[in-house]
Amino acid sequence: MTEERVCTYDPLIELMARFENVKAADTGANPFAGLTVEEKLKKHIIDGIKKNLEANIDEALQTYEPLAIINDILLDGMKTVGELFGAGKMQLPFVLQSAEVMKAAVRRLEPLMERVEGSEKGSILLATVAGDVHDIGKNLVDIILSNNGYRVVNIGIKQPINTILEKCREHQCQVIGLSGLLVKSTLIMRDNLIEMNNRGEHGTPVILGGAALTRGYVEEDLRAIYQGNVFYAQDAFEGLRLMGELCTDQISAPTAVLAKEEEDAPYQRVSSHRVGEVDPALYVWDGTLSDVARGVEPPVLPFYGARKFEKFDLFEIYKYINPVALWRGQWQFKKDPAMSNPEFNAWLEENVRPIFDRLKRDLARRLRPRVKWGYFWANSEGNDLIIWDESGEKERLRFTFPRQREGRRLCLSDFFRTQEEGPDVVGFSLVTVGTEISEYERGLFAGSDFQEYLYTHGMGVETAEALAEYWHLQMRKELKIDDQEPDETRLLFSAKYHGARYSFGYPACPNLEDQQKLFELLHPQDIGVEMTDEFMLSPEQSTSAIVVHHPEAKYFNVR
Ligand code: B1M
Repeated sequence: MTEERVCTYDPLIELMARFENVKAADTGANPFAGLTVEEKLKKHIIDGIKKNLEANIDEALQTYEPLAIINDILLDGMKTVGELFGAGKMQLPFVLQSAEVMKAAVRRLEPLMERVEGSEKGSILLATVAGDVHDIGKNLVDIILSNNGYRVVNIGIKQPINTILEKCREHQCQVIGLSGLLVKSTLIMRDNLIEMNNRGEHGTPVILGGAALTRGYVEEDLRAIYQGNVFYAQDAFEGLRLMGELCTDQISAPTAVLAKEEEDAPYQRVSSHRVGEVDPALYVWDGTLSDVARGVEPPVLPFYGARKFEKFDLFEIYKYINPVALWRGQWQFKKDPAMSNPEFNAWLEENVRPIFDRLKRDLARRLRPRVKWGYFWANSEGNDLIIWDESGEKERLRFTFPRQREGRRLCLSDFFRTQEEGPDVVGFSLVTVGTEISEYERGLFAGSDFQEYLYTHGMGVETAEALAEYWHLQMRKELKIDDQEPDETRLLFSAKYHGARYSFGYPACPNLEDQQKLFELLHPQDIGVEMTDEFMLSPEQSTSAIVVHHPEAKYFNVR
């Protein structure tokens, strides 16, 4: 048993205690002492303090109507939270903590309100578009908007436009917010807007958000297509600002005026802001190859076919979590502009590492690492990678990869020998941390435990990524190409080793449909992983890869 597992000391509690002392030193034993009731309530919100909230609300009720407490005091506190966040003076997890307090306050006041009209600043229908299973981005937007006075109807993931419009009408929402993380989702968003045009339902403004979108694509290309108003929100707070403007009519219609022929054929419009789409012409081989060294001797095939592994020491996997991706990417701890990099790193070590350590222990029962991996005979043929059966004589399937238009003109298949050069070996892997973590996460969101929801989601997805990293190392050992391993784990995250692991959907192999072929080779259903209609993996916290042994194999972009 590792030291971490037997430890009973909770660094988070220690950390909070330390903060309490700081406040006590600043303001006396009681941080609320000497404050008016309005100031007390705002302090609850801004500092995210739940203790004594009800008592202070009750005190305010002696002077104010419940609605006035929400609109004039609590929302004012949330406004300050938004401003602090915008100025880089408050971190997202603490914004979520404030939202939790706001939610608890509203829950206390709602039953006392006779009329709810006027209690909302506006309303939005939120959905993740058809085929996309990503929940977190949309849910963060939900938390920020609903705790800033907007009515949010969150209808969940994989929502077709029919349902979106139906629910929008049913709940009389003023705005539609669409979310999606995949490149494909950006195209679905475009189709949804066209469908709204066709149905004459373009009266509703639409806000779009998600990783694969770009501002140019939304504000130029999609604006030229949609006959109503469409906006891009880079994050939840831009969504909040847009809602503020849309619901108080402060936005003048930015719709681009369409030329008649474009109106007639919106699908034909060539985008000037391709969002990760690869030109289909780049998949067609023109007879030339890149300068990648030919004829590299392949490793000995460790075994042919697929195997599974399920007995992991989770604490060993945790060592492969990239703290930058987790702390800064998922949890969104950002550097105060006034801090130097070393100061920020010290701050992260002191304040964020204890949270990380607590979650490692708390989630140990809920994360179920499982891996399916395998090795196959392979050969390149132009842009194709042929996978052979065990005899090496019969083709099982083939992948086609795009080739760079310019520069080195790299293509993934160039890292393998041709049939003439001799047999070659390719690996595949699929890792998951199971479904339990998603279920637990959903419970935290439903229970308004917003900060813990963010922390848990981040830990789940980054543990999946860590498992992929860890397993890639095992595969390098199995292939006996572990001759260039870095001294520090941190260097693994910038792929400083022999060979490379490429995930379908990423730039060098962007075709997500290739997941289907990987499924044919690995059969990951026996570790509980299924594929959705849109080639996503379920459970969400899963990731797949093609493992390449060639010493020159590094990440590259195809344009
Ligand atoms: Co992967 N992944 N991933 N991934 N992943 C992306 C999404 C990708 C863009 C990376 C890339 O290519 N550069 C790419 C998709 C490209 C494509 O579509 N082809 C990709 C891929 C390909 C994949 C896999 C398919 C790889 C594979 O295994 N073959 C695989 C699929 C998994 C599956 O099917 N289940 C996969 C796996 C994973 C991990 C599990 C390792 C992990 C978690 C994924 C998850 O969350 N389920 C992961 C991660 C972490 C990422 C990146 C790095 C980060 C995504 C994230 O968590 N963002 C991502 C690249 C990137 O974004 N840089 C990438 C944080 C989240 C809170 O942001 O949802 O965007 P987001 O929401 C924001 C804003 O966008 C905005 O506000 C939110 C809060 O601020 N917003 C709105 C969103 N919706 C809004 C609506 C509004 C307003 C604002 O309306 C009002």
